[in-house]
Amino acid sequence: MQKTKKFLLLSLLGFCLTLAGCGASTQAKYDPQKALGPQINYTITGIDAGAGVMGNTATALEKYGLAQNNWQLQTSSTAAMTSVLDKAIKAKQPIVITGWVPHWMFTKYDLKFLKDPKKVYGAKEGIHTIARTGLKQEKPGLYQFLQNFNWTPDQLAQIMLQINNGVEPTTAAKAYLKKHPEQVKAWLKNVPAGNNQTVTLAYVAWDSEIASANVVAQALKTKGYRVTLRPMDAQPMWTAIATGAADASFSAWLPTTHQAYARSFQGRYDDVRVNLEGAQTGLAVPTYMTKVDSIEDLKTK
Ligand code: PBE
Repeated sequence: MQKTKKFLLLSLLGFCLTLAGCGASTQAKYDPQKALGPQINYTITGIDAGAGVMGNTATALEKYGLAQNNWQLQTSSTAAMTSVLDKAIKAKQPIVITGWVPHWMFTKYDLKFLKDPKKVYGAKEGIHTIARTGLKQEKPGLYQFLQNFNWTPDQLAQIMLQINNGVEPTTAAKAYLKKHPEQVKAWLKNVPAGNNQTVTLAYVAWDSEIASANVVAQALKTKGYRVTLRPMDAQPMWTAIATGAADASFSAWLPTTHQAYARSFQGRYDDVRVNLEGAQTGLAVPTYMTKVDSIEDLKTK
């Protein structure tokens, strides 16, 4: 916890130095009469560099002719971005962020995705379970679980919101299992006892993935599997699956968000199934930014 807080403070400091206006109310309120670019220094507030939404935003800046017009993408972390977003919303200031669902930011704040007529962020996105090749033969019991596991954005949100409110991920996951015995039964259908078999799961510390990794770990533990959870960045997560360093991950956003990773590791991972349907990524703004509805609006308005 100490470490996380320190990291958050450092990230915020980075923001303050870059944007020169942290805390102080130097930034004006959103003005619908004026062009947006100069109001936010032509800057989109982003997250960790390895996230797919960051790569796709770089592509969007090119495809919509924004990079050529001074627009840039600020790298930071989810924690720093949501903190800056919180401040902006409280002061009704303009802000453009890299947004996605499922995430509590869309529950906590009135946000809207900007329309993406060029479909840079894809159309139909899901969170996939991926496994190392050979897992099916080597650990068929675990593989059966991977084939069974799926849930909905609403169900995931139950855990994610608790964790965001300060509940320990393992505690939140255990409470979820207790509340949904029928679902857990379906996840464990035809899954044999683990007899202490070791399972290594790689995940990226995005809120939705912290929730899924923990709920899966707890469910497998009830069947006698010995689960190790390994948090890592997106690129190492894909690498861990491709090299067999980890058995599986529930953190793959496909077909668009992690397209670059999926391409570079093609043939070296097993795309087991979609574990959550209805995901989406893109650029997002608070709903009080009435004159901005599409990415195309960034250029002109
Ligand atoms: N995210 C959350 C990730 C996937 C999960 C949208 C930040 C990404 O962009 O890679």
